[in-house]
Amino acid sequence: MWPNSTSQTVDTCDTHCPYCALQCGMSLVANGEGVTVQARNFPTNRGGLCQKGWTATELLAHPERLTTPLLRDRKGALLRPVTWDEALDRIVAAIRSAQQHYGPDAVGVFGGGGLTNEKAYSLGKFARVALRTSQIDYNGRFCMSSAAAASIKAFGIDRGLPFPLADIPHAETILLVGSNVAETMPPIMQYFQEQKKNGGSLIVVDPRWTPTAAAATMHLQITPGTDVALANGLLYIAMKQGLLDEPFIASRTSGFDRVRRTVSGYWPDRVERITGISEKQLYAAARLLGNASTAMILTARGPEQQSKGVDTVLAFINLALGLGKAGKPYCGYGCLTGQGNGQGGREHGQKADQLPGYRKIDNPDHRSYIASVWRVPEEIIPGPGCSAYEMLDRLGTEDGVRALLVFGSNLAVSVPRAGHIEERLQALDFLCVSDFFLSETAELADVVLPSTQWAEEEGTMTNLEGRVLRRRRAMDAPEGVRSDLETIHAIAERLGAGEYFSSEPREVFAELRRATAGGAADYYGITYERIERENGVFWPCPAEDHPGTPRMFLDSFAAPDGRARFHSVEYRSAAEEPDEEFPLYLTTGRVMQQYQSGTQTRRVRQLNESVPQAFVEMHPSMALSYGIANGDPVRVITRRGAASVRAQLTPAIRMDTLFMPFHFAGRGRANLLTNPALDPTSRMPEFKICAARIERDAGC
Ligand SMILES: Nc1nc2c(c(=O)[nH]1)N[C@H]1C(S)=C(S)[C@@H](COP(=O)(O)OP(=O)(O)OC[C@H]3O[C@@H](n4cnc5c(=O)[nH]c(N)nc54)[C@H](O)[C@@H]3O)O[C@H]1N2
Ligand SMILES: Nc1nc2c(c(=O)[nH]1)N[C@H]1C(S)=C(S)[C@@H](COP(=O)(O)OP(=O)(O)OC[C@H]3O[C@@H](n4cnc5c(=O)[nH]c(N)nc54)[C@H](O)[C@@H]3O)O[C@H]1N2
Ligand code: SF4
Ligand SMILES: [Mo]
Repeated sequence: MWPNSTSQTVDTCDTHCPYCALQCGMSLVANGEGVTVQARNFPTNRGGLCQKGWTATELLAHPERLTTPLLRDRKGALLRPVTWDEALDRIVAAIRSAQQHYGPDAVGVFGGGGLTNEKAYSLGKFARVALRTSQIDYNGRFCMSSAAAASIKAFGIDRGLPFPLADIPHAETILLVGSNVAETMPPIMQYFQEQKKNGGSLIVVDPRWTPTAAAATMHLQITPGTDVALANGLLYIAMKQGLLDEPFIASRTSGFDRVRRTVSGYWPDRVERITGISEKQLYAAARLLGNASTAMILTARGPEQQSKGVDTVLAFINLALGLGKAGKPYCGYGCLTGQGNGQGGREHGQKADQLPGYRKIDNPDHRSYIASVWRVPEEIIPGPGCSAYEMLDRLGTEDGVRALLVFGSNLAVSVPRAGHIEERLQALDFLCVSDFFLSETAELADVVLPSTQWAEEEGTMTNLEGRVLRRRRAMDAPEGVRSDLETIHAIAERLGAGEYFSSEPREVFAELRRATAGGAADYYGITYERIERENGVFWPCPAEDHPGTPRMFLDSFAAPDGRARFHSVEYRSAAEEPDEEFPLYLTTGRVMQQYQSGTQTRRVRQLNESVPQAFVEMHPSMALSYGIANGDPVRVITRRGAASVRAQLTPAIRMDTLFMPFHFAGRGRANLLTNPALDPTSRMPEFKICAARIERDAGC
């Protein structure tokens, strides 16, 4: 066998943090029964870890850890512990029943960007080969789908960052749009600090003066949802001030003429009116970007989680291209991915329209290639399914999914209009959730399966740089817990498709390599051994003697003609703008101490004590006009529902905007309020903007 996949606990095991896309290097050191964390000097974190990383091992032997499958005998009954056989039999009976009554698409699968590449690949294959359903999507749809779609349109390929983090300090100017990395990826700040030390400028665009904005040279405190106007306005100024890189535009891009015409309507005083950013700041920002010899434009969820997220990203790509700040060293547009395997999770087929290697499920050549790797007839691979929210919105209806299997997502907390989606989950004939804990979604399930955690399993993850990493097993899982690969294999076996699946990560990765060969996200040349030797390998890597691709587009872009494509995009308002009844903007996001839907971090004592409950950030002047004091119980209300939280007053937020973190369950859920208006291309919901009103909460 191979090292570190034996069943013994090893003394020290080099692996990565289980949480975000930075995938900080850490070592797990044996300590009696369990393991403790040591920071490791890996290129992404250079010895740094945030508080979540330091405390991650607390969840391994947590008293609430699930160690046995749970089953609900009938609606309304309590979940009770059962054997794996009983749980699997029930799952398979429910799948068969839904398929017989309503056809294969009545069974749905929901995956996650936290799953390893091996799990994500197996889940996509499981849906198509074992279930024959088109109905599979995953939480990455709520995360980076807008940036992914825009990058494919503009560059012909989607890789979060086209360069390694080590390049950041060498960019003279960086425009960081709607990203609060100081809280969402703290160790990455080393790179921005180094950039500043080198004399560089950092411009942060955010409706809030965040810890990231505090570290910047310039903060543009934008009105939520107006980023397209900002990007177009900066390009307008660059055009008027002679800052465009005309030779670059002529030789390496196409489509600029239409963009030139479009942005000519974005003169500075109009843009100031739309964005709330002063003309003076607009000019200063355009000059910092345009006069720099090297510059990067980076976006995260702020501009992307909008019903016009794709257009917004395209507008920033236009800006980078117009200034000639792409496809050159220390330049480029990049999206900061979010979840641990946010990048790999979107490459291997758990997306409704996708096959492994970033192939398209409706492309005949792609289908027949994947069918040959899977050893199945091409005709059995279903067509594209519907996107995450669209699938969830129809759960339990006549033509919707009736039996849903969830791996790695806590929908009841993280989905927009969560009150409605919770009802839809309850309307299902059958819900199965695989998790480490009884998440709010697992609480609604008919069968809950206990899954291994990161320190107990092998696999690979692809970080925000496109670097493929090893997740390594440091210890045994508790008795009764199984890896998702084992679970998928066991269900497939009972469905008569066991021969197509393996529960061994190395075998799955070997097949994944073949499946991705020749695709956009080509992993063929990547092996577990190379990853260890080389501190990770960057895709595309088409052969074992290929060095991998840390920097993309230096010679040409990935479109067939090698050119990057401009797209003319106009500003349009958010799906829901403030009005008399709901006069405020509500935006949502994250705090440092909590992760996502909170299933994990709300169970870590140190983290939860720091930020134990839901709150709404508001400006003191706004609070005064409502008679609200710091810490008061308030109700935040939108057209979708009401949430009860505490007021947190801060002058760091715009006067017209409220901010809520989405990590909390129950009545403090931000997603009781959010608007599920979808981007027409990426189907990304508008998590970042809706209209709200606020009231003092008399009942609290
Ligand atoms: N602590 C912690 N870290 C995490 C996570 C976590 O849950 N907790 N999750 C991980 C994941 S999956 C992700 S996707 C990343 C997300 O990482 P980020 O994108 O950095 O996080 P967010 O807080 O969602 O949003 C960033 C900022 O967008 C701003 N914003 C809101 N509306 C707008 C707008 O209209 N325009 C602009 N320009 N900005 C706006 C918000 O004020 C916020 O400060 O973090 C990863 N890291
Ligand atoms: N209002 C608002 N809502 C948002 C966002 C926002 O900014 N604002 N951001 C969106 C974004 S960017 C994201 S990524 C989503 C994330 O939201 P979710 O998809 O809910 O993400 P997590 O909370 O990480 O859920 C993962 C669940 O699976 C479990 N889990 C983790 N790893 C594994 C595994 O390997 N196997 C199994 N079986 N289980 C596992 C965890 O314990 C947890 O319960 O939320 C979205 N929702
Ligand atoms: S920044 Fe992300 S990967 Fe690094 S320790 Fe924190 S949560 Fe883990
Ligand atoms: Mo995310």
